[in-house]
This record gives sequence, structure tokens and C-alpha cells, in this order.
Amino acid sequence: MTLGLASESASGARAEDGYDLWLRYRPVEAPAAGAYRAAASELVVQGGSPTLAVARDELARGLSGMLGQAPPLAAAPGRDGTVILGTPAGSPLVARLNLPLEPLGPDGYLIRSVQVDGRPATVIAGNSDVGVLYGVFDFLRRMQTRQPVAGLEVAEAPKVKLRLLNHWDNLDRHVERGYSGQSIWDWWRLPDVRDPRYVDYARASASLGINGTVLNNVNAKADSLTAPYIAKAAAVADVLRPYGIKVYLSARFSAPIEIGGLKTADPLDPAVRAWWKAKADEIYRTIPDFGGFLVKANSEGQPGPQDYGRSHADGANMLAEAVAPHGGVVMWRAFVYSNEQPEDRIKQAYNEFVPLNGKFRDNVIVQVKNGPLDFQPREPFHPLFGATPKTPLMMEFQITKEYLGFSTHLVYQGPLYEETLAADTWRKGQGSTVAKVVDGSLFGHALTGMAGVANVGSDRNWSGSHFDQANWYAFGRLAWDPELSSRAIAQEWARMTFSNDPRFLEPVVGMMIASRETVVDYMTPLGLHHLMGEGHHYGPAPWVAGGPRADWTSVYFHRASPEGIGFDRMASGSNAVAQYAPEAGRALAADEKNLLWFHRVPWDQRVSSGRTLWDELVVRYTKGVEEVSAMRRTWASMKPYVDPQRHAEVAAYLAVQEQEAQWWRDACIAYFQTFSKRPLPAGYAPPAHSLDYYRSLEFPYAPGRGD
Ligand code: BDP
Repeated sequence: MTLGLASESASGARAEDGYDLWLRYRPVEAPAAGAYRAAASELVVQGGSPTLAVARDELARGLSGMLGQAPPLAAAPGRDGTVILGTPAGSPLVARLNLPLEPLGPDGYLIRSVQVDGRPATVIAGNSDVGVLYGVFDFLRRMQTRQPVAGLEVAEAPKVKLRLLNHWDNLDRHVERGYSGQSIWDWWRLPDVRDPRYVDYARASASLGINGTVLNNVNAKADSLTAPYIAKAAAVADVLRPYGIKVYLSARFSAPIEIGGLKTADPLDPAVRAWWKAKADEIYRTIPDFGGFLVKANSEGQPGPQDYGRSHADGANMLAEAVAPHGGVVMWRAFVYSNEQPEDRIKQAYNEFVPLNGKFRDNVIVQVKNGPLDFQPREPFHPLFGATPKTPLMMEFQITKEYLGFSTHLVYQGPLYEETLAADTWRKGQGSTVAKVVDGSLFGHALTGMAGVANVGSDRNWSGSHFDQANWYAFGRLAWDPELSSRAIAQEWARMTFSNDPRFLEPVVGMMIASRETVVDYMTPLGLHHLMGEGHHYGPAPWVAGGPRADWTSVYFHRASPEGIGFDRMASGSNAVAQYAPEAGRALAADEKNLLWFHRVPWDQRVSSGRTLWDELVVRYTKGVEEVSAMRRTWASMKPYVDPQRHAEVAAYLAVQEQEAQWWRDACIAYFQTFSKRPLPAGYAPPAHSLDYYRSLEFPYAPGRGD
């Protein structure tokens, strides 16, 4: 064993509970430590602001953790290896270096190895203090991942302007679709008590470049907009501000009635408009850098402008007008589908919003889920991306794993996010990727954004499981640069969170990357979708039928019958495929990964493997389970590289995942076999229980419910 590995496993021997996330700053082994010490022998920070102070403190904290002690602070460089932090405006030393910072905008930064008065130094500079903070996290990340810190020529700027977490957190601390405890926002004790976790949340988020957070659920209560709750949000904003994170609120459209005493919330009514203006003024008096509103309107029973015969644009523009004088934005969600319309549910958002192209004020951005249904294990990209050239769209990913096995299944979502962002909309010819819609470059939009539905809660490890931290991480990194590779992100995360040992990294990163396809296999292979339990969305329930609306059932989406299975979304069916540019639609519909999303297929039709569809479904379901078993074995062999507590916790969850993958396979096969009426291919085990058994399972206390 080399020296380096010995010290890694020494640190691996201490108990860790995951609280430190990827900011563990554990001791660096020789010889890297020596090189890092030489490159960071003292700190010079000119200029003063709370943000610069947290940048300096983070650097000191990181260096002292990794290198044994924090370098001394000096007024001016006095030795080799000074690290200089600052902006040209606040630091004469940085100004003197004449760095090409201009093109990097307010949030960008440079890290350069330079000479100052003949001595080697490293400068971490931004146009703003928050740029400096981002640079500090980058510099520390290089050490955490054992990259060189000499000869640096780093220039970074985020490609996306609004990089936001969306908390679906209620005022009573229940988190809708949350699987990691209660809300971290302790509304009851706020504003007087500010949980120290808020600071660590801010550090972790800022380390990725996240610059905003929506504190409350999109299924919002008007109470969030009352004076006491504005004061509570202001206290959170005070804690997050030094980290460059702005606070936003979800706004309930009917608030003027519920807390304003008005008779209507009609967006064209002057009294309603005046109410929102006054409300915005009140919020900005308390939170001067308030970010703006997120709105779920006329969606799943939420109030909205259509209650008054007005359009989504009328509603959004009214709110936008109220926040515009203060520099605020409105993020208007496109997750809409109507109660009354018999139209294929996945077509409705496009039909609703394409006619509104160009009708929104310029501080409105429409927030669109990655796919047209609802965060399924696999969906084609949302056809709205690229279809509204005059209206900017922001991406909404779900970080919390509502449809991916909650927090007990190990599913790294980097590949899912990447698949969507890299998809080609073809709206301006080949290469018109979703990433280019989101970063504004395709249609020249300056207002751009990416939101992730947070998986952060009160659990000690924040995200409910250790590996779910990687989804928070991957979201943040992709919000900074939607073209990063999910594999590179997984590497980075695994190095910082667990170990730099290649014997750990190779198998574990491989397992993370494969985990997304694995969950697709054991839940919804070959383009199936929406097979989960009703209401709580836990476990398999392809038999769900009836109830208040057809498009909340499973049978609506899979359409299994003795003839075959799948939803015909081609010209012969709902023609949803026509909502894409022809090249994009053709590519999506031809991809076997989306087979049953776009096509109704007879059970005996051959697929690319040469098997019949029925056999292929069984093979895929089985493969998914086998892959989870393989993940368990891989993880078991990682014991030497991981501290015991985290190793045991991950192992316990993988055991749950294996059982539940088996349950998904068996329940789905038992159910679909009642239609296919075909035997399982030779050598494939029958389901462990009867279909009646699977159908009888109930989970009244499953976490994260939406009521
Ligand atoms: C669905 C969730 C529901 C959310 C809704 C939304 O089940 O709890 O309120 O999305 O995004 O997936 O508004």
C-alpha cells in the first residue's frame, strides 16, 4: 500500500454520517499535500464584504482540513505561494494584475497562477465577490479531487442565469414528495431562531453555483405572503445572502381573495393588480434582493387566471408588472393539463403555451419539466423546448426521486439530466439542443434558468441517502453548465464524497452511471410510463384504473389489451409526435427506448434483440433486478474504501432496492401477463406471488404525500 492510500483509509476509518456532503475537506496524502501547501502558503484578501468574508473562511476551512492548518492571512504578498482573493474594484492588488475578467459577467471568475513582485502566487478573482466565492470552491475542488493547482489558467462563467432549487416544502414542515425528513425551513421558530443548517445548506449550494431558492411548495398557501411569513423568509434571506443565494416564493394565485379580502383574483381587475403591486412593494421593503415568484396556476386544481377566462400570459404579466420595478422575475410553470379535455395529457402544455409565444413580459420565464408527462424514469424531452422562440423557457428537473424509488433506491440522475439537455430539438437545424434552449443561446435570450425540485430535508445526511447527495450535486453543476458530462460530474462527486482511490472510483462511478438505465429496466422498460402506486407513487401499480380522472391512472398510459401494449402517439393515434420538429420526432419515435411511449405494439412483434415484445419486457424487467444485485455486490466489495457508517447505510438501502426491484418486476409481469397470455421465456422465474397479492398491498403511510 502506498502512503497516500494508507492515509485515505485512515480517514475512512472514522465515523461519518454524511452531514459534510462533498465539502468534507479530509486530509490530503503526500505528495499532493506538499504541492498544495506550497501553492497556498498565505492568503491575501483585500476588500471587505460578508461574501468575501465567507469566501476567505471557506478557503481557510478547506485548507486547514486538507493540509493540516490554514495559511496565515497577510496584508500583502510576502512569500512564495500566496493566494490572492478579490475583485478589481475592491482589491488594488487584483486591479494591478489587469485580468481579462470583463467577459465573465457578474458571476464568473478567473483562477490564475501569476507572478506578483517576482513571486509565484495564485489569484482567484471575479467581477463580484460572489464570483470570488465560486472561484474559491473551484480551487478547493481541485485539491479535493487531486488536480494540480500549479500553472492554472481557469476562466469560468455560468451559462445559465437563474440556478435555483425549488423546495416543495409546506409551512408545517411536511415536504411534498420529500423523502429526507422534514423541511429544513423551521417556519415556526423563524425568524428568531436561525438553524445553523441554513449556513451549511448555503455553503453546499453555493459550492455548485446555485444562486436562488424557492422556499415554499408550488402547491402554495397564501399565508406565505402574509407579513409574519415574509419576515421569516427575510431571516432566511439574511443567512443565504452572503453566499449569493436569493430567496423566492411560490405565490398562490388566489391570495388577493384569501389574505387580501378581495372578491376576485382576476388578473385584469385593477384592484387585484394594485394588491399584487402593494404586496410586491411590501416584500421588497423587507427583502430588498427578493428574487421573485414561482407560480403553479390552473394545474391540478390550483387557482389561476383561467378561472376568470384569462390566459396564462395575463396572469404571469400581472405578477411580472408588480415585481418589475424591483428587478424581480416571475417563473410561470407550464405543468398544466386540464380536467375537462379528453386530449392526450402529454400534449396539453404545448397546446396551451405555444400560442402564447412572445406574449409574456420580459421578466417572465416559463418553467417546463424535462418531459411532457411528469418526471418519469424516462420520457422524451418536452416538446415545448425550442417551440417558443420569443419566450424564454427554463428547465425544471426533479432532484427528489418521487418516481425513482424514493431515497432508498440508488439512482444517479446525472444521465437522465444529460439525456434531456443533449437532446436535439432541431428547431434551428441540427444541434439545436435543449441545453442551447435553456442557456438562451439558441434564440438569444438573456433571461435563462434551471430549477431542481430539492431533495434536501432535515435528515442528518440532507438528502435521505448518501448517493442522493449526488443528484443535488449533479443538478447544480449542470445548472452552471448544461453541457457538462454526467460521468465527469459523478467522478468529481465520488472523489470528494468518498475517496480518490481508483479502486473505488472505477466501480462506483460505473455503478452510478448504469443506475439510471437499471431503474428504467425494473420499473418502466421500453418506453412504459406512469405505472406507479396511486397518490403516494410508491411501488408498482400498473392496474390503477378509474378514480377522478383517466389521466391519473396507469391503464390510460400503457393501454395493455390482449392485442398489445403502448400508447399510439403517432399520426394514427394522438399524434403527439407532431409536436416535435419532424427530425426530432422521427428520432424519438424510432428509438427503442421510447417504443411504448410512441407506439402500440402487438405482444408478438419482434424488437431489435430478435425477441418478441413480451419476451423482451420480461428480459428487461429481470435484467433490472439482476443489475441491482450486481450493485449490491459491487458495494459490498467497497468496504475497504468507505467509512463503516456510510458503507453500512448504503448497503442497507441497496438491500431494500433489490427487494423492491424484484417487486416491480414481479408485479408488472404478473399483471401484463393477464393480457399477453403468454408464458415467460425459458429460464425466467415466475413472479413470487399472485397478482392479487400485489394488488392488495396498501401504503397509507408512505412518505412525501401530496395532501
Ligand atoms: C407531481 C407531484 C405533485 C406536484 C406536481 C407538480 O406528484 O406532488 O405537485 O408534480 O409538479 O409530479 O406540480
